[in-house]
Amino acid sequence: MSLVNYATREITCKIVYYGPGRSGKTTNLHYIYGQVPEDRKGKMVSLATQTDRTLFFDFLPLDLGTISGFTTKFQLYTVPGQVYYQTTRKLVLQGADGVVFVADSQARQLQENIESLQDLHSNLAEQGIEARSVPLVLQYNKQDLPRDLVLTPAELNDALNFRGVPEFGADALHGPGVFETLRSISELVLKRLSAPVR
Ligand SMILES: Nc1nc2c(ncn2[C@@H]2O[C@H](COP(=O)(O)OP(=O)(O)O)[C@@H](O)[C@H]2O)c(=O)[nH]1
Ligand SMILES: [Mg+2]
Repeated sequence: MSLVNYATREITCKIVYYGPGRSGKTTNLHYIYGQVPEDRKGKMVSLATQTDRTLFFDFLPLDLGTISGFTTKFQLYTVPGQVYYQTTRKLVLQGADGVVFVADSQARQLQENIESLQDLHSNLAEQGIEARSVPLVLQYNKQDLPRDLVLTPAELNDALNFRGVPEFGADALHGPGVFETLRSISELVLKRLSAPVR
C-alpha cells in the first residue's frame, strides 16, 4: 500500500521483484544501487540465512524525485524464489504497489518461470488482491547468454505474458533493460496512484 504523508509531503511506494530462484532479482537491485547517486538512495539491506548464501530478501530505498510537490520514494524488495521460502515470499509481497517479475530466459528454466508466475498469482489471491489490478511488468533476464541456451523475448512472451503487460529483455549483470524495467513499473504505479479511487 503506498503511503502518502501530507506532513512531510512524501509518497512511498513498494515495488517487489518476484521470480524463481536465481533469475537475477538481487542482481537487478545491485545494478540499480551501483548507478544511483548517493543522495538518492538509502542503505541496501540484504538478509541472508545463517546456513547458506540464499537471501531472505533485499531492500533498497530510492528517491525518484518530486511529483506535484511530493517527494516520491520507492522501496525495492526482492523475494527468495526457492519453493521452501513460501512464507517469506508472502510476507514480502504484502502491500506491494507494483511487481516486477524477473524471468530467467534460459530455456531449461521455463517451467520454473511458469510455476513462479502461478505462485505470484495465488499469493496475491490469498491476500484478497485481484492479480490483474496490480501493476506488473515482466523482465526476461539473462538475454546475454548464448543464443542456444535462451528463449527470445517473443518466445517468452508467448509463454508468460498472458496479461499483455510491458516486457523487457535484460542483462542485469551488465545493465541493459534494468532501468527500463524500473522506469516502466514506477510509471504504472504512479499512474495508478493518481487515478480516481475505484
Ligand atoms: N549471464 C547472466 N547472469 C546473470 C544475470 N543476472 C543474474 N545472473 C547470475 O545469476 C545468478 C543468480 O542471480 P541472483 O541475482 O542472485 O538471483 P536471485 O535469486 O533472483 O536474486 C548469479 O550468479 C548472477 O550473477 C544476467 O542477466 N546474465
Ligand atoms: Mg536474491
